[in-house]
Amino acid sequence: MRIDVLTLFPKLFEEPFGYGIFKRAAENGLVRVNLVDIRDYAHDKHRTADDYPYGGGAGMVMKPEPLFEAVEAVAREAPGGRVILLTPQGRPFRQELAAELAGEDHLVFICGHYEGVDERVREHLATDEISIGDYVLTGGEIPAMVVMDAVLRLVPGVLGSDESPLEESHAGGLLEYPQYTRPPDYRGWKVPEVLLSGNHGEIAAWRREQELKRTLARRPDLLEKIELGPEHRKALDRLKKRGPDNEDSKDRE
Ligand code: J9Q
Repeated sequence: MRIDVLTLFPKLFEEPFGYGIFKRAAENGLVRVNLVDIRDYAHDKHRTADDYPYGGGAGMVMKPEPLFEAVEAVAREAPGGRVILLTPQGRPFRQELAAELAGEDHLVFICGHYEGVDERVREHLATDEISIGDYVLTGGEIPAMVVMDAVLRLVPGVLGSDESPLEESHAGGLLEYPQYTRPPDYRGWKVPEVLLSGNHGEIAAWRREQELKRTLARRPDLLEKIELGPEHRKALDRLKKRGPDNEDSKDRE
């Protein structure tokens, strides 16, 4: 997969993608991340990328010319990629969209800044608009990194065989069960007995119950979106009969 990132701050991407699985993926030729400085496509000696909004108002707007010309330069090297604008107005980013993008050969991310980008970029340049959530940020760089992280780890070969993407939170649509490692007693807080039992059937049942309990307490919306398997169905019925348990809902509204 090729990824082009159009940004005013290309250096921001060097550190996070220079380590671990991303570094290995690049070395193995599974992914190429090409950082494009939007200012390289500005038209003036000051490398201006923004301007005042027509109609007045606070803040600046990103000019269309550098963005169009940067995407066109990328497309001359590698045509046909999805052109993704990160914006709070975009399609909510979830695991299913990550999986969809992981099937593409080429993604181009446009990281907007200031108060926004000229509307013609949305209308005539972007093929996709993505939001990572409802909060105000300074720019699209961190959202682009979030999307890249979620997508790249789904590209075949990027994760090692013991880091299978299937087992993890959200892949199955439920929150993860609690994890423990040594020591078995830390400051008097004990690892649940069942995990030390070596009884794999009981451990699997405990984990199923824990992930359902957590999801019910913290993210009941997730339970409505998914089709539970027969084991999870039965475990959820049992849980609901037993009634609520507040342990998992602390610190939540
Ligand atoms: C560019 N807040 O926010 C949520 N998803 C994307 C964004 C965003 C932002 C500001 C600029 C993207």
